[in-house]
Amino acid sequence: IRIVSFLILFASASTFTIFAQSPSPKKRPNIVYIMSDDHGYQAISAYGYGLNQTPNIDRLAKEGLLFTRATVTNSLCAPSRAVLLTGKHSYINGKIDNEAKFDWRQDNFAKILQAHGYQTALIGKIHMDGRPAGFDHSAVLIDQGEYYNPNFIINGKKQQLQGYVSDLTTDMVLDWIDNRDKEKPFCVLYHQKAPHREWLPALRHIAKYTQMKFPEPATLFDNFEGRGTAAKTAEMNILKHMNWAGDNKIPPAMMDELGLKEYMNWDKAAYTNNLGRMSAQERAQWDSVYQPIMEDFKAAYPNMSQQELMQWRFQRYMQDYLGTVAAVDDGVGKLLDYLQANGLEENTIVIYTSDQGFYLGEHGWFDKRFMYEESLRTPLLIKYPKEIAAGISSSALVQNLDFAPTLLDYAGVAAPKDMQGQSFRKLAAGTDSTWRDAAYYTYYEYPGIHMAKRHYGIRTDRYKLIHFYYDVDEWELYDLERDPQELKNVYDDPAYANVKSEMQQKLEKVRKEYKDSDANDQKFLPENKINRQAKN
Ligand code: SGN
Ligand code: CA
Repeated sequence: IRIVSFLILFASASTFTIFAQSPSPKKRPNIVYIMSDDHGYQAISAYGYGLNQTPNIDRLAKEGLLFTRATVTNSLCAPSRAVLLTGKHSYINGKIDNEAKFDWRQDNFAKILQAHGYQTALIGKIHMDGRPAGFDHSAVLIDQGEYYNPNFIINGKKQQLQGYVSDLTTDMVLDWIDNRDKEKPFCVLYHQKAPHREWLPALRHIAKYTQMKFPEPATLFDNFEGRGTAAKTAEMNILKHMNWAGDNKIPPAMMDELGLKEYMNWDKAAYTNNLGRMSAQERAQWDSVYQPIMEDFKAAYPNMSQQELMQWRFQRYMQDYLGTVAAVDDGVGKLLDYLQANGLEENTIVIYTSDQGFYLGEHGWFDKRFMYEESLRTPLLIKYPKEIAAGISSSALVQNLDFAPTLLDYAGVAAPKDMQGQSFRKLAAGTDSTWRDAAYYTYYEYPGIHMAKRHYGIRTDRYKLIHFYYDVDEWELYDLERDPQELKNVYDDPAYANVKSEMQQKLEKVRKEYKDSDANDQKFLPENKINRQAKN
């Protein structure tokens, strides 16, 4: 009881920064922030979709809090990472899309933790050029990184490591924690590349996952009736836009024999490069599993209907995607065991999330980008036995925007005033349930790969309003209670006239509060060439 009341006092006092410098350094919590890449919540068994088993990530749900409606502010890799670091929306931190330049000179929460006596490390994927600032130690992949025997930049020096990327990332995290200065608290960003495209599972998982059959989502054959232009013109359909070799692992020579054309002109090269990284032994084991599957496909292909082809491609996609999730889950298990074995369990906050959600066949899609649920939402689980009850869940509209202020709050450091997120520490502790009633979203990478049009919008408890702009001017309104799959745009439905006007007013208010505007949207249009990387 004494501990609890101290913590409640601590939680409320920290808002007034009384404890900013005061708690003894040893008492401050450690932070392990685990973020994987493109890990949809549907692929975590604690979320209850029945696709796969993730027993270790599920431990976080059993021992902590699972957020059911956590969202990102911009469903794309590098922008999401910039929001995490800065606690600011994309149009403020400048990293609006994967190509824009990220300015490492700006403030980020790791720099602040460092200045307050934390040891900090960034290990894995960051997807931003330049030496990461705010970290005592960094070991990062180059751009998207590689699955087998990947290159890392370790404290500025490029090195090829032998092994499987998810295991290497986990081991480097554990090594760093093990060799830390034990007098100081630590914060490590443990960023897995998996399960990002092109989905190459670890050898120990391929035999099992390639034999599995996964349930098809109800909207695998979505025809987009009742939706606008953006969903119809997006290029992320599993049947039409996925790569045969790179993604589905059909050898380039077999593509030629079957007359299959590259969709992306790097398809065959991706296959050759990805598999070419394996040692002869690794490659032999890989081939022993994949070759028979491909031979079966070759025999069946001439008689397959378009529907059967879609179903085959969906299974192939799920087998490899979920196969890569398995090693991520193994890593979480290893980490939790390590914390336990080393007496770090009580005083360490463990967070599991992804840089965004992902389509696992819903609407026929892979990839993300849209403000529709599967990619707007992101998994979020947090365990901190000192403050957070075990086995609870929350439907609060927390966002990745909130990580920076939340982690600073846990460390007893006041967040800078210009951070736009809010600390969810008290919400997680159950000591204060006041929270935002609308999550704000912006997306800019268009025209570009997958062709998801520019848009912004808000999601409230029940509704979602989206404005697509640039080469269209279209609005969409969804009633998530009646239409959780977002199949019917009710923007022009007279029955929703009141909802529509309330949502529009709310959107305007939120845009103003977060300092966004039409002028910002204009500023970032491609013709204005703002903030492009030199190479573009
Ligand atoms: C690559 C992928 C895309 C993916 C982007 C961004 N194509 O370009 O499918 O949307 O990365 O992903 S691939 O054929 O090269 O794999 S992100 O997670 O980095 O934003
Ligand atoms: Ca991503």
